[in-house]
Amino acid sequence: MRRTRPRLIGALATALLATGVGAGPPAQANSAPAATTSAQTAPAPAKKQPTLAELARRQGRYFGSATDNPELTDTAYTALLGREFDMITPGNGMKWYATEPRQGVFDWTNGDEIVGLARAHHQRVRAHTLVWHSQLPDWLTGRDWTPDELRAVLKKHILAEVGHYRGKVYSWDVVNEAFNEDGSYRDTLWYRTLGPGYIADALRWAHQADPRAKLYLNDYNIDGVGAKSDAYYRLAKDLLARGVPLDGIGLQAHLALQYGYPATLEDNLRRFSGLGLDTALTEVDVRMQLPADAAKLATQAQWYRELTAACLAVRRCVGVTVWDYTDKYSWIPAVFPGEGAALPWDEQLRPKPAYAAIRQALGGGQPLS
Ligand code: 9MR
Repeated sequence: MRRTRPRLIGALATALLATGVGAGPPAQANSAPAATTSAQTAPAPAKKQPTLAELARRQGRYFGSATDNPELTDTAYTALLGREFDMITPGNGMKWYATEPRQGVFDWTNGDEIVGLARAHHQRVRAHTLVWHSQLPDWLTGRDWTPDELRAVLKKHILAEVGHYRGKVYSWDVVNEAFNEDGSYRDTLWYRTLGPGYIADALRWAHQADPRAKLYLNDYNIDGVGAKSDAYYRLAKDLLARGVPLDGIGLQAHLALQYGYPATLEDNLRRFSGLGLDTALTEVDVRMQLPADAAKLATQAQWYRELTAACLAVRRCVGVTVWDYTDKYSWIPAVFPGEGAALPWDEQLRPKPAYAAIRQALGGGQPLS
C-alpha cells in the first residue's frame, strides 16, 4: 500500500498539468470571469490569437505542415496540426513504396487517411511525390526495365495515383530531386532508363489525370541562386516553351545553421515568378548542432522570419510548409546524428522563438524576447 501514494500523486500531478493547472495561464484564455458586478471591473476577455494559417491567409498565402501517418494517434499533436495550418503534406503516405507496394496493386490507405484528416480540418493538401529515386518498392528497383516497359509502369502509376486523388488535392510534387548539386541530371532509374524526357512525360500524365492540380518540380539546395537552381530555371523555361504543363517550383529549404542562410532566396523566388510560375517553400526546417541554446534558437527564429518574409515579398510565392511542425517528429536526428531542434515547436509541442518570428513576419505580433 505504501507504494501507491507516490503513484497517485504522480497521476494527480499529470492530470493537473494536462488541464493547465500549475502550468501558468493557458495560451488562449477565452473564458470570461464567472461573476462580475460592474462592467468597469471586468477584465476584457483575452483575444484569441490568429493562427499561422489565418495570418498567412490575410497575406494571400497558406501556411502548411507535413505530417506522417504514425503520428496521427497523438491527439495533442493532431489537434495543433488541425488548428494552426491550412495546408498539409503527407511526409511518406503518398510515396511509391506506400501506394503501389506490388506492381499494379494500389494501396491508398495512408494517403486517404491524411486527405481525410485535412478535409475534416478544412485544410488543403500538397500531394507528395510521384517520381523520385528514393522510397521505391523492391519490385521496381530489383530488376532491369526496357525503356518501353518503364515508361508504361510510370504512366500507369501516375494516372492511377493522380486519378485517385483527382479533385482532392491542391498540388502535386510530380518530380522530386531530379538534379545533382552541379546542375547535371541525377543518375536515377528514371533518367538512366528514359533520359531527361521522363520529366515532361510525368507532367503531361499528371495533368491528364487531374487538370486542376498544380504541378510542381521540387528539390533541396535550390533555395538560393546557384548551379542547381539554375538547372531548374533552364528546365522550367524549356518546358514552358514547349507547352508542358508545369505550374510551380518547390524549394524544399532544408536549412542548417552551420551552412548559412541562403541570401539569394528572394531573388531566386522572383526569377521563377518571372517565368510565370508559382513557387513555394515546401519542406522548411532549420537544423542546428545540438544542444540547442538561446543564441542558436534566436538565429533560427531570424531565419524563419526571413524566409517567410521572402515568400511574402514575391507575388507568385504561394505559401510555406514546414517539414512537420514539432521537433518530436522531425526526420533530422535520424539522418544527421547530433543535429536537430529544426522546427518551430519543441518536442513537448511548446512554441519556440521561431514560431513568434513567423507570426511576426506574417504581420501578427511581436517576437518572443
Ligand atoms: O520526412 C520523410 C521521412 O520520414 C523519410 O524517412 C525520408 C526518407 O527519405 O523522407 C522524408 O522526406 C523527404 C522528402 O520526401 C523529400 N525531401 C527530403 C525529405 C527528408 O528526407
